[in-house]
Amino acid sequence: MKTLIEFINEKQADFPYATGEFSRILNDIGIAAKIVNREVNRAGLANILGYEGSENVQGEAQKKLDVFANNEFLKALKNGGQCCAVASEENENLVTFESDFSNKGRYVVAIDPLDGSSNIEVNVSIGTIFTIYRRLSETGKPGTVEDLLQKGLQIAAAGYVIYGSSTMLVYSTGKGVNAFTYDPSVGLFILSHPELRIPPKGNIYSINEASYIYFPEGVKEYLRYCQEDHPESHRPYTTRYIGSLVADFHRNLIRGGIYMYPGTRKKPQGKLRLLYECIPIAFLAEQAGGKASDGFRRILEIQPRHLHERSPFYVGTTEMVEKVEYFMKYFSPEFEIKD
Ligand code: AHM
Ligand code: MG
Repeated sequence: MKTLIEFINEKQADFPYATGEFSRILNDIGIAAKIVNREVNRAGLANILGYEGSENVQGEAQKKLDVFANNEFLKALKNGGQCCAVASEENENLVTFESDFSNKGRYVVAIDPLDGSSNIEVNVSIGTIFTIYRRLSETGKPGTVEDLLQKGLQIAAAGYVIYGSSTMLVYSTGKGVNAFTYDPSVGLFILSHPELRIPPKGNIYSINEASYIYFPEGVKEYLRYCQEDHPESHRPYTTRYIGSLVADFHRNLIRGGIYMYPGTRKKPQGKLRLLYECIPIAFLAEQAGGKASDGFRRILEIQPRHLHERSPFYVGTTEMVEKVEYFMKYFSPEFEIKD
C-alpha cells in the first residue's frame, strides 16, 4: 500500500534539482481535498446546501459548497507559500496573496474548486480540477495573469478529485496518470490505479443530447455514426451523461469513451472553461494515451487569451476523438476557431 504523500515524495526524485516545493503544493491540494470531501459528504446533514446568494463570474448562481471549496483551496495554497497566484473559476480576477512569503512562490495554480456543482443537491458525483504551472514572472513579486495564460503544453502537474461513491485523486506530472482512492477510516489517499491508460477502443459517448438541434452538423453526423447498427465495431455505442465533467471523464478514462461539449452557432465557444476544465482534463487524457480537441485543434496547443475563456471540448479515447474531428472538418469547417 502506497499513500499519496509517499508517492509524491518518491516521485520528487524524478525531477532534477527538485526543491520539494512542487511536492508541497500537491500535498496541500490533497489536504484541502480531504476537507472539501468531508463537507461534501456531510452536505445533506450540515444544511449548507442552497444558493449562497451571489453569482460567479459567468453569472451562474453559486452554491454554498462552491464558496467553501474555493476558500479551502485558496487557504491551503496561500499558507503553503509555494504558490504566488491562483486563478479560480469562482473569482473574477487573479488571486494574489500580497505577502513576501507567497511572492517568493515559484508556481501558479488554476482551479475549478467544485465542478458540476448543480449536481450537489441530488447526490451526484462532483469534482475539483486543478492545474499547476511554473510562474513566468520574476519571483519576489505577486504572480501575474500572464503566468496563468500558458499553453497546456507547459503544465507542471494537473489533476482532479472526484467526490463520488469513493473519493479519488487522479493526477499527472507529465509521466503518466496515477489515481489514489481515499480511505476515510485512516484519512489517507492510497494508490489504487497506478499508471492509468485509457482503453484504445471505447463504446461510450457522453453529450447533452437535448441540445441536438443546435449542434454543428459534424457532431450530428458523429452521433449518427455512434448510433449505427454495426456489430463488428460495437455500434450502436452506449450513452452515459452525468452532467458532471469530472465524473463523465473519469468513467470514460477507465472504460473507454468520449465526452463532448460542442460549440453552437449562438455560443461558438461552448460552455466549458479552457483554463479550469479543458486544459487540465486534456493533459490527463493525453497522459493516459487519449486525445483532446476543440474539434479542430489540440487543446494543449491553444494559447489562452483570458482567464475565463471557453472552448468547445472533445476528449477521451483517441480513435473516437479523431472520428469527431474528421466529421467536423468535412461537415462544419465554419466552426473552426482560429488564433
Ligand atoms: P460548472 O463549472 O458550472 O459546474 O459547469 C460545468 C459542468 C460540467 O461539469 C458538465 O459536464 C457540464 O457543465 C454540464 O453542462 P450541461 O448541463 O449544459 O450539460
Ligand atoms: Mg466548472
